[in-house]
This record gives sequence, C-alpha cells and structure tokens, in this order.
Amino acid sequence: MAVPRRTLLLAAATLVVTGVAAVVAFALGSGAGQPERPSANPEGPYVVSAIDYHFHDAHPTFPIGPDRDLVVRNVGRNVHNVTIPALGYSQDVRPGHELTIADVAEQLGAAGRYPFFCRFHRDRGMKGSIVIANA
Ligand SMILES: [Cu+2]
Repeated sequence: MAVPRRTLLLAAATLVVTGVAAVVAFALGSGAGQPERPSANPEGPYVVSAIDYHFHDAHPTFPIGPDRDLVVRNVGRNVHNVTIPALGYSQDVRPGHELTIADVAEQLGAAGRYPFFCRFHRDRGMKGSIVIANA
C-alpha cells in the first residue's frame, strides 16, 4: 500500500512547478507590461509600448523611414506622456489608449536621433530616442 517516497516527492515538485507557472501566466496575462514587437511591415506604424515605467523598443527605436506613423500605446496601469522637444509635442496617454504621431520622419525633417520622454516619469528612466532613417 505504501507509495514510494520518491513518487510523493515528484508529485509534490510537480505541484510546485504548476503553481509557479500559473502565477507567471497570471502576471503575464494581467495586462501590464506586454510589449508588442514593432511592425515587421516597414509601411506600417512603428509601435512603442509604454509600460510602467519604460518605453519598449525605443532605446533607441529602429530607424524609421518616410511615410510611417509612430504609435505609442499605453499598456501600463498609469497615465503616461510623450514629450518630443524637437516637435514641441507633449501629450498624455491614459492606460489602454494610444497616441499617433503621423509621418514622424517628415515632421522631424532630417535623419537623426531625437530624444523623447514621459513628463511624469522621466526621472525613473522613462525616456528614449526616435531614430529617423536617411530617406
Ligand atoms: Cu510615464
């Protein structure tokens, strides 16, 4: 009738691993901090995900060519902001919302690296650079 001790240990270990996996899955699925890859389509928008407190894929961005929009999507839990000094642009973005900076290369005007930041969380490192490719 005795279950071998080794089998019990294995069963216990399996339960622990399953529990950890469930917690991780819950954390990943809870909405915050799920980055999206920038669009593989060079014609589509360049998408930056704002999480608490970081801009994903923006340290710096990949080079952005002409005729592309820059989209900043707030997938965090806090209100964030996009301030681009070179454009005189500053907009807040609530959780679950996004900002679109249309034709960002044309607006910035020349190839180069343009800093931007969140006005609320700049001191927490919430900043990045927009790279505009040579046309
Ligand atoms: Cu922020």
